[in-house]
Amino acid sequence: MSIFKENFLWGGAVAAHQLEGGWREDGKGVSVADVMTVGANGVPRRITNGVIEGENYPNHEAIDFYGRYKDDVKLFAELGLKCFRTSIAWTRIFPKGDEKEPNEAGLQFYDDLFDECLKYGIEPVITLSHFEMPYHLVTEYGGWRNRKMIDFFVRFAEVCFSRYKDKVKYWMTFNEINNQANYQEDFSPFTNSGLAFEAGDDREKIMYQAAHYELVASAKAIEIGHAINHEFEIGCMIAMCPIYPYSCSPSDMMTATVAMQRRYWFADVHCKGRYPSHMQKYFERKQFNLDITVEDEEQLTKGTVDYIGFSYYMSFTVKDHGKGPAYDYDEANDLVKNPYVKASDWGWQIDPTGLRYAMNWFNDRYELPLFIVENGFGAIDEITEDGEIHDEYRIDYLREHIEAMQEAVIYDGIDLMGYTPWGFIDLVSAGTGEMKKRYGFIYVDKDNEGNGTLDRSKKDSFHWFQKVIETNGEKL
Ligand code: BGP
Repeated sequence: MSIFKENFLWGGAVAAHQLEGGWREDGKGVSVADVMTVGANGVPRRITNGVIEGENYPNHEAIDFYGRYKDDVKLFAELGLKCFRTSIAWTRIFPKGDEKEPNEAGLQFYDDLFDECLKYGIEPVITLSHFEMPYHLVTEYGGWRNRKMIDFFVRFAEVCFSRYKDKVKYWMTFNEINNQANYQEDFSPFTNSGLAFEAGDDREKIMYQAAHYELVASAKAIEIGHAINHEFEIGCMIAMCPIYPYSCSPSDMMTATVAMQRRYWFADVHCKGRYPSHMQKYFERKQFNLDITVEDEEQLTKGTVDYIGFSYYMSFTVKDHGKGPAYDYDEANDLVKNPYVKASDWGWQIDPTGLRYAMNWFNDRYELPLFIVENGFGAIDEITEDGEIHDEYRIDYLREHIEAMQEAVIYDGIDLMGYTPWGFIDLVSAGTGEMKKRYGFIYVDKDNEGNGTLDRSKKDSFHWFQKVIETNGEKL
């Protein structure tokens, strides 16, 4: 008998804006991802004011999945995927975001895509908002700092739930909703919540307000989704990087505890339908006076999630920097290198045991099924003399993480629904906009400058993962 369930959801994960391209096809509107330039060699991506000629916007073409999805899905079927996690580009359905009626051509594209998947027995797993909200909602309303976003998002969600109710069972509302806890960075909160910060903004307060509206919108969408089809399984999506204390000093331990609270309270609201006491105290202490109404609080209790979807790439480590009894988490200063683990070329700490720790952390608190919807190794792949890509470093990374998942099932009794490695077909990196940061089992011929044939080919990891799925994780 295998360790994973019989119907374990082996799959692969992507996001619409990172692979589709076709950014103006069939009435699609401009999304926040469409106004982001490429970054590289430590230069961050920039967000331009509208689309400017001459700039390199990698998401405009991406890997042209929009034009090639039939051939690609065929390849996914050959890989043996049981499920395919992607997102619905909000701007294909509501090009500007505030229209009353959806764009039929956009809806039809996803009908066709889901039919194509189902034809091969591949179950679509859908994220509603994955870093790609309509840019018009940002320029016109200020993104999620505005309560009006709740209605716009809920309308979008309702249209998708109704249209695809017989084709899609597994949903997630917001990708990595807690990433906006990095409000110091311009880039990350922008993609999550459409917040374009201006000088003088109290970024932290605006971030908490935006997150609150997103959480209310998520709860409302979940309530509506369950009414449309009670068999829907609707989850949250948390970016999980467990935070360890640097030492066994009690103050490092408290720093790590508070850091975990500040990054993961989002999961409390999604799973329990209420804010944890430490966040209520924090809002009071900071005198944020957020717009949180009694109706909002009721709504949160009515739209809790069915499962916890999460991404896991790495762990973090923190050290106390003498902040006194509040131990307020300050990512810029508190994070330190963990001497016990190695890191990728992009400095991401590689820590398979951290995955098992994270699974236990979620399980202890919420006792909900877990779905690992992203995990993977971003690396520069070299085509060797034989014309192949021998990516044993990627295979090693994934093998060790699957072993950690097995331990979590065997020893900790975790209810694990599935595993969808990130970017299993090479695509545009969200963080840097690069093509050369690759996660795929399927190679796509395209470079950072946008040159290449876009041809697809199989890396060694393709054949390896095919076996893993075939044997339900027995042969690693
Ligand atoms: C997650 C995002 C993905 C994805 C992945 C890898 O944060 O949900 O969209 O891109 O990380 O990150 P990157 O592309 O920056 O390597």
